[in-house]
Amino acid sequence: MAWSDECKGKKVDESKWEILGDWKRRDGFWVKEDSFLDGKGNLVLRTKKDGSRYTCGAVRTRNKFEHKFGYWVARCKFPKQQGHWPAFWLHTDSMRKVGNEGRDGTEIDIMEKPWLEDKITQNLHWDGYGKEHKHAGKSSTIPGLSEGFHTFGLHWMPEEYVFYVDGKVTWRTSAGGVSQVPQFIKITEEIGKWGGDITKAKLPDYFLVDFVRVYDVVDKDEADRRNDIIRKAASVRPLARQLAWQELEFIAFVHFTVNTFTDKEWGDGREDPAIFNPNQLDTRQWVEVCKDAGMKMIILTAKHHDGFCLWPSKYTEHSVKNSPWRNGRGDVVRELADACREAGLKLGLYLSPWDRHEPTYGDTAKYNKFYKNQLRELLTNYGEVAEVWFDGAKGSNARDMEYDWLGYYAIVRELQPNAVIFNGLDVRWVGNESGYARQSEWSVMKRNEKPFGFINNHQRDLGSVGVLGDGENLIWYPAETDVSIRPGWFYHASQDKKVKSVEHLVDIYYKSVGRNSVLLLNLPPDRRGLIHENDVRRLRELRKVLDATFRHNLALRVAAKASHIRANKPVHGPDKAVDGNKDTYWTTDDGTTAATLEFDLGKKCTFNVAELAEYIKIGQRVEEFVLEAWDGSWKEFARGTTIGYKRLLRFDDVTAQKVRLKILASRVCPTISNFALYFAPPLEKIIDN
Ligand code: FUL
Repeated sequence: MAWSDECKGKKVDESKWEILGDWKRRDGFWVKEDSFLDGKGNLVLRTKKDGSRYTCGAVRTRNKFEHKFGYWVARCKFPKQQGHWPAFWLHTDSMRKVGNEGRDGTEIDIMEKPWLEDKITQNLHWDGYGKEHKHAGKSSTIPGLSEGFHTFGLHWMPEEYVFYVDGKVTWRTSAGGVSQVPQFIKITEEIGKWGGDITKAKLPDYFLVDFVRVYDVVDKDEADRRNDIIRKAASVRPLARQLAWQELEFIAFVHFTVNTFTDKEWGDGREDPAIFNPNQLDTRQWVEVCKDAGMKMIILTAKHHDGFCLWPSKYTEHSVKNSPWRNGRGDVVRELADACREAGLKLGLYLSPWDRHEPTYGDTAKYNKFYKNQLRELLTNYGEVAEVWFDGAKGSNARDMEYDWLGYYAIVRELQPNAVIFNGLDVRWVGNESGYARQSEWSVMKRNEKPFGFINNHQRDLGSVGVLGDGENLIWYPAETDVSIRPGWFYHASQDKKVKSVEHLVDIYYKSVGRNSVLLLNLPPDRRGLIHENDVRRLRELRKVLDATFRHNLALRVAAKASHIRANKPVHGPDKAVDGNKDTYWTTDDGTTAATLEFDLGKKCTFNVAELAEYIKIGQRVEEFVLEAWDGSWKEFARGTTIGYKRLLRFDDVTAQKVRLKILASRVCPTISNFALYFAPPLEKIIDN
C-alpha cells in the first residue's frame, strides 16, 4: 500500500489532508468546518445553509501525497439531497499545461454523482480548462448505488485507466494518452445547478467516506511480460538502407504528368499524350532548386494514376513517346536521373499501381505482369534508385484488382537492393498529408499481416509498449512525411499564390524532421516544366531560416557531466553527446533507464531550439525527457517523449549558462549521440535581410 486513510479518530489527519476552506466554489463556499470525522470511522463532508450562503466540505492531498499509477479506491456513502454533488478525483497543477495531451497531467474523476438516481459519471479532462480543453467520460447506472456504502476505484497504468465501481469494471480508456505524472487526491462536495436546485434541498446533508487507499500494483507476471516486450522492442535495429534513407532527412517529391496540362489532380487515363508539352523542361533546374534547399533526393511520379509514363515504356503507347515534347524522343526519368547523378542527389521513383489507362487493369494476372515489366524497366535502365514509392490510392469506382505486392517488392530487392520500399517493409507513410509526424514517433512497431503498408498508419499510437502486443513480429519501420508546398500535388496556376508560407514550412520541418521522420516535400513543376518562381523563392526563404537557426550550436564541445556513465569508461562519457560526431554516444549501464546529462555552456547564452539524437544504430530507446535550465534552481523549459534519429524542440527564449537533459524513462539504457542548442532569430529578421 502506498498511502491510506481509514478515517478513524476524532480529527481529520492534517499530515495527510489539506482541508479546504473560505474558498468560493461555484454556487457555494468550501468551509473548513464542513470537513470532519464522525468518530465512527468516516470522513464527513457536510453541505449546509449558513445564513444566506450555502457551504460544503472539501479535502485534498496536494503537496502531502502525490503519486502516479496504482490502484486508488475510496468507500463512500452518498448524500440524499439535490443541488450539490460529491466527487472523488485526482488532480495535478500541471493538468493546465497544453500541448502534451493528458500525459503531463489530467483531471481524473473516479466518481462524480450530481444525480440522485443510481448513476455516477467518471471523467478525464486535460490540456487545461481554456479553449484547448479536452474531455472524455462515461456515465454508469448501477442499481442500489444511492443506498449504503460503495467502492469507487481506478487502476491507473502507464498505458491505460480502468475505472471500477464495487470491484466491477465500468470504463477502460487511454484517452489523453494517460497521465504520466504524480497527482493528488481530492474529495469534495460542490454546490451548483448540475446537481439540481439547492433551494429545494433539506439541509444539512452528508457525504461519508469510510476509507481512501492507494496501492502500488505489482503484478509479477505482468511486469515480466512488459519487460520482455521492452527488451524485444529495444533490440530491433534499422537496416543499413533504412539508416541511409533516414540520414537524407529532407527530400523532394515531384508530381508531374498530363494533369499538369489538364489542371487536374487525378487524370482519368483518357488524356491525349499530345497535351504533354513542357517546352522549357529542365530537370537541372529542379535539381538545383532542391539541392539549394538542402534536399538530398528527388522522387518523381514516373507514372501517376492516369497511366501516362514519363519515360518511353515498351509496354504502353500512353507515354512521352507519343507526345510532341522533344518530338517524342524525350525521357523525363532519364533527364532527371542524369541531373541527380551529376549533382550528387539520390533518385526515387513513384509508379502508381492504380492505372486508369491500361486496359489490362482489373485482370489480375495480366496487369501484375504489365506493372512488373514497367517496374523492371525503371529499376534497370536508370542507374541507382534509392527509394521506390508504392502508392495505395485507388478510386472508389476502380475495377477490382489484386496487386501482387510481394512480387513487386521482390523485384525491387532483386534490381535495387539498397533502395528503400515506401509502403513495403522499409519505410512507412506517416498517416497524413499535412506534414506532421506524431509527438511520439517510434520507429519500432508491430507489423500486421497485410502485405501492403504493414501497419494502420492512421493509428495515433503505433509504438508504445501497450500496442506492441506480445513483442513478436516487431520491425524497424520509420515514418516518411509527405506534403505538398501547394494545396495540390500537381501544378495549378490558380495556386500560384497559395504556396505555403515560410512559417508554415518551418513548422512542418520541426514537426517532421524534428520528430524522427523524413520530410518528403512536393514541388510540382509547371507547364513549362520548371519549378515555379514562387515555390523557388519560398524554398530559398526556408533554407535561409534553417541556416540562420542551425548555424551556431551553443552546446558544441561544452563541458558535460553525467549522473551515470557506462562502466565509467570515457568512450561513453557525456562529452560524446556534444562532440559533433554522430557516431559516438553517451550511455549508461544496462538497467539504468533514467539519468541526467548536464552541460555548462561556458557563459550565459540565449537559445530557443534544442536538438537531440539517439544512436539509433543500436535501436530506439528514450521514452520521455525534460530539459531544464539553471536559474538559482532547475527550471523546466521543454519536454518530450521519443527522440529517435532526431528530435527538435522549439520554446520561448531561455537565457542560462547551465542546462540539463533529464531522461525520465527509457526502454533500456539510453543513448544520446547529439545534444545541441540553437538560437533561432525571429523570422522577420531573417527573411527581410
Ligand atoms: C496519393 C495520390 O492519390 C495523390 O495524387 C498523390 O500522389 C499522393 C502523394 O498520394 O495517394
